[in-house]
Amino acid sequence: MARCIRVFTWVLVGLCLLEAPSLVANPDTETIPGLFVRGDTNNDGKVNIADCVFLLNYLFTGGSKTACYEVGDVNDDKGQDISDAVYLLVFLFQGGATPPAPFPSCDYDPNDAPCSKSLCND
Ligand SMILES: [Ca+2]
Ligand SMILES: [Ca+2]
Repeated sequence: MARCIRVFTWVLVGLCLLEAPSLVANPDTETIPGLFVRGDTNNDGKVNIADCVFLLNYLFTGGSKTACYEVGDVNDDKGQDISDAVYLLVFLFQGGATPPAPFPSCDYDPNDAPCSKSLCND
C-alpha cells in the first residue's frame, strides 16, 4: 500500500511538471481575520498546480503544513488526504467540480474554523 501511494504521488508530481492553468485568488482589501481561499495551500494568493505539490509534500514527505487545515481540505470533507490533491488536479486539468466555498475569493466557511494565517488576512 505504501509503495502504491509513493508511486501515485510521483505520478501526480509528474503531472505538476506540465504547464497548468492558474487561478488568481481575489483577496479582499479589508483586513478581516479568519478569511481564506480553499485550495491555496501554499498561501501565495493563487490556486494552481503548486498547491497540489505543496499538499502532497506535506502529506507524504514531511513538508510544511498548510496555513490552516481548511485550506488543504479542498473537497471539504473535513479531512486532508490525497483525495484533496486529486480533487484539485481534476478541477485544474479536467474541468472537475469547483472547490467548495470559500473559492476563488477570500471568505469564511460557516462550517469550519476561521483561518487566521491566510494571506487573506494580511
Ligand atoms: Ca497557491
Ligand atoms: Ca478533504
